[in-house]
Amino acid sequence: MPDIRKLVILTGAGISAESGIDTFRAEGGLWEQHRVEDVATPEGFARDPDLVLRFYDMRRAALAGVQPNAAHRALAQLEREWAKRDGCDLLLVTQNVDDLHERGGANDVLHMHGQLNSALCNACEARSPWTGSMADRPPCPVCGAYALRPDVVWFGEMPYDMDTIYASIRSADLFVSIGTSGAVYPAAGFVRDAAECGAATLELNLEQSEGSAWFDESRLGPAGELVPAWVE
Ligand code: BJW
Repeated sequence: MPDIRKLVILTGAGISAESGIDTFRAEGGLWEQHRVEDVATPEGFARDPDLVLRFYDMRRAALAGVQPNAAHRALAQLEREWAKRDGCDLLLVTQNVDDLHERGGANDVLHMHGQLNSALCNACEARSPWTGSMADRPPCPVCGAYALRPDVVWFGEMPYDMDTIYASIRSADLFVSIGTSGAVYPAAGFVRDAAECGAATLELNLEQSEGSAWFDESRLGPAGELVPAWVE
């Protein structure tokens, strides 16, 4: 990538699929097993907090048993190489709530949809590292209120770090999307924003996504093969 100085990489559930984490919209995926309105909206949480806390407890526990794959490791290697180049920036932004980028060696990852291993207090708004259960209703470690929820972004809520992400997209030379269906905004709109700001755009995905038409190039296949091949 000789002429590329500013790079933005967006990842989605597909990059973690080969690690054994279910994607959302595949046959048998998370949204076939659970109604999205029940487990991924503030209204669902208000209606039945126990159901939602158990859903995220289950996914948090499963996370401890999976490992990063070749795609996570390749992006971490790219991050290290990019850091050595003068005047070059790389923003790695993920929609994923898992920590596989970090465990694969990445140092600087924006989790725009939050993280499973974090708790958000509805009383004081503190975000605290969290690896245990929430369904047993522990208190917030900061204010003591019994008001914890998973620190993830549900439908209707504002994703994290949007100003930083849009600033990087505006100055990007290349925008790369990996393993996301392009079904959820605002992330689904990043490719269009990047293209309109003059960036080249590349998609690495198992199949055509909803946003494929916006990409200059789509390479189709498993992330564990496509990403290391692209990084090399
Ligand atoms: C592989 C692979 C392999 C598989 N290798 N690839 C109408 C129009 C526009 C917007 C809206 C609208 N109506 C409502 C909205 C807004 C709404 C929205 O987008 N709704 C859509 C349903 C239309 N969005 C929101 O509410 C967001 N907030 C918001 O918009 O705030 C206002 C705002 C305004 C302006 C600027 C900024 C903000 C919040 C969205 C929150 C999404 N939350 C979730 C749950 C997070 C917590 C959790 O994990 O439980 O985030 S939903 C879920 O979808 C999760 C994911 O991050 C997200 C995206 O899914 P992803 O990653 O793309 O997964 P899949 O399963 O869909 O796709 C996987 C892909 O991988 C597939 O293509 C496979 O082929 C591929 N694949 N194996 C490579 N081995």
